[in-house]
Amino acid sequence: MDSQLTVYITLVTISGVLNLLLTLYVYMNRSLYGNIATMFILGTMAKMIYCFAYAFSLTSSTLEQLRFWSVMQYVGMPYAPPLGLLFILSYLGYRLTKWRIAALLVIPTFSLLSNATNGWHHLYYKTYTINEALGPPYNYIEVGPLYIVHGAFTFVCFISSLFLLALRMKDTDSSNHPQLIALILAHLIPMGTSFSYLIGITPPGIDPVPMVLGFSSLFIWWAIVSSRLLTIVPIAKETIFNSIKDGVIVFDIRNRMVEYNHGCQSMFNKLDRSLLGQPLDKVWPDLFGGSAPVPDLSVESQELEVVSNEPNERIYQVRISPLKRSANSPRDGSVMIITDITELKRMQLRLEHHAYYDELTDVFNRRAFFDRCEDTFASAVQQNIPFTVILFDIDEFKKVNDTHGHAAGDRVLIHVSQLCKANLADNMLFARYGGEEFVLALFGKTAEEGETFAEHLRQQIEAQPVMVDGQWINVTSSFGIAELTDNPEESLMQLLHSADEALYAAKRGGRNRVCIYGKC
Ligand code: GH3
Ligand code: MG
Ligand code: MG
Repeated sequence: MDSQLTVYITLVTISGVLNLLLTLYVYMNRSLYGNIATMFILGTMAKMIYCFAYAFSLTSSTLEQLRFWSVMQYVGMPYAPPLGLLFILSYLGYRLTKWRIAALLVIPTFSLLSNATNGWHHLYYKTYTINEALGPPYNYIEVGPLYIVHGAFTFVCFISSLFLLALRMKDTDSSNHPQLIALILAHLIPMGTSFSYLIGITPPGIDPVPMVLGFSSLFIWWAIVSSRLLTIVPIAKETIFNSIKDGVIVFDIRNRMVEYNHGCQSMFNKLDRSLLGQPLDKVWPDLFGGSAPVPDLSVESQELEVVSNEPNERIYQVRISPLKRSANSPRDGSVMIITDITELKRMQLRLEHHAYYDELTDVFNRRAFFDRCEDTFASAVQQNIPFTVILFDIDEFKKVNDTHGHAAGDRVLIHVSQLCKANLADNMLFARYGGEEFVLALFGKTAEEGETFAEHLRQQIEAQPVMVDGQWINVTSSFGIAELTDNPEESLMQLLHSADEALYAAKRGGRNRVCIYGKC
């Protein structure tokens, strides 16, 4: 064996060992690398097989041995470029579907089979013999049409990988460039070398590619160790994607669901991986039930509140944004961010309720009365429509508290509020004004009509005592009424003041009666 051949074999073996170490390294740390590790491991394994089989082929002394090791090389070699492309695709965040993977592996498998059966058809190599001038293990080949298919496919894979990396380089921060440059070099080196081999500028009878695959692996290794190539970007993306508590769903340009995160899975138990690839209008009812209208994803950005009744009523905030590679490029898909706002909404409702309703009687409080009454009062003034207020106060309520206890007093307050609520008509506003005093605003009613209503209420309160702890408590109340006058300056407060004076007159007059302001 001449010394040049020994050097070749040593270099190719080193290349094979480097790929073996790299395969083992990534395999042992695969949990760190997420789903991109698989393609990477398969790619380096393919290169490793290629290198070792080539090293063995360089020890061949017969044509049969050369042929055998050539076929062995093909168990790895044709697969390395498409697996490299699949690795780049997953590294850059593209989804690898079963079909994409299978499509890329068809031609390599065809190359392997046609090389193995070349003796029958000679379509892969027109000639494959021992190089007469150099002797074994150097070969002499004349390529056939199927070899050209294999070569072209290999270059398409290389060029596609380089193209994708270059595109990404344009869009990423310069701190990520060393990773991408390392990957570009790792592809350029074998591509350049095989090109030189094909145009015949490398030493005859020798395939130089396995030797340089070691360098290419070294670049990737350096990138992994120095810039944590495999880990940092995709893992960070995956971690962020899955750590978001909100549901995140990604749709492609044709509005088919392509990915969703763990947050989404825990929000909707009907969601499962079999729905991936389904269009939005099929997925939407599984998430939110049939009644919520399906949004249009092509609209720029939108925010919706969606009420779902399945299985229990829940309220979601759904934010939809277009996905674009850069601000000016067209939409590539959409992302939907779903937040369960049921608790927030309930809390908001509770707070609103606390702010506007009296805790004991659950009727409007004083603030709600003024908030709601100001507008009706103003429109009554403006449109010259009758407007009457009634203030009423439970008589000798202190005695109820003193005789039966504070809790019994509370029961009386609740009873009186409910009686009044039951008699309310449209255009009447009723609120607890404070203590044992209540207020009514009657839109479109005169003082006389108010008097009729108040008299009816007074009689009901008097006629319906309250049963507390087995004892009947008799309750009466006094009413003061005031109607809006022609005076354009009169305020709601002044009107209430007049009603209060009327109420005071009713108390002075002996209680359990109704008084109209200025008429008692
Ligand atoms: P009058 O006929 O003149 O209205 O006599 P009164 O005893 O009803 O009037 P007064 O204003 O002297 O007493 C009102 C009482 O109402 C005093 C207060 O302790 C009681 N009160 C106020 N708010 C509540 C409440 O939420 N629950 C109970 N149980 N009592 C209350
Ligand atoms: Mg009172
Ligand atoms: Mg009072």
